Amino acid sequence: MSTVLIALGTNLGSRQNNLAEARRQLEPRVRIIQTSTIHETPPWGFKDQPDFLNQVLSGETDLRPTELLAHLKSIETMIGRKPSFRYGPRLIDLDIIAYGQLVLEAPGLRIPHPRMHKRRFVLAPLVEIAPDWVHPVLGRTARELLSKLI
Ligand code: PH2
Ligand code: MG
Ligand code: MG
Repeated sequence: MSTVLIALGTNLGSRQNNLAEARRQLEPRVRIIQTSTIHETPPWGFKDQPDFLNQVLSGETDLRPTELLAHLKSIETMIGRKPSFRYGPRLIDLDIIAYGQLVLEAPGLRIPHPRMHKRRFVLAPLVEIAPDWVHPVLGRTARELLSKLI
């Protein structure tokens, strides 16, 4: 079993329902341990789109990283996500933030998520559930990473 951190984001359709449906479909392959509150956040990267709802959860899984990624992608598709442009609007986005203390640099999958430490919409909910989690590359806790954001 590995402990994983997963970020959820949505800014189209029934956003609360999209998050609830994603959490429901994560189980039982990912056993959800803790969920942050839901944060309404301004769009990052591409501004001209609706606000997001963001949430971070921790869970336990016996899926390997690439299997977990496939599981997340299939949930995105089942909820109805259609291809969009980079940083564009989406019904649901499920990202692996961390997988234990693993560091993985593979084509199509980088763990920890390469931009998580720059994103308030990830760090603020993460700090609610795992303030003392240590980034395996940066050697900083989630709380420290959030406090360093400008
Ligand atoms: N996701 C993006 C791009 N911009 N902005 C917010 N606030 N929340 C997101 O989840 C988000 C975003 C692409 O992954
Ligand atoms: Mg994302
Ligand atoms: Mg994604």
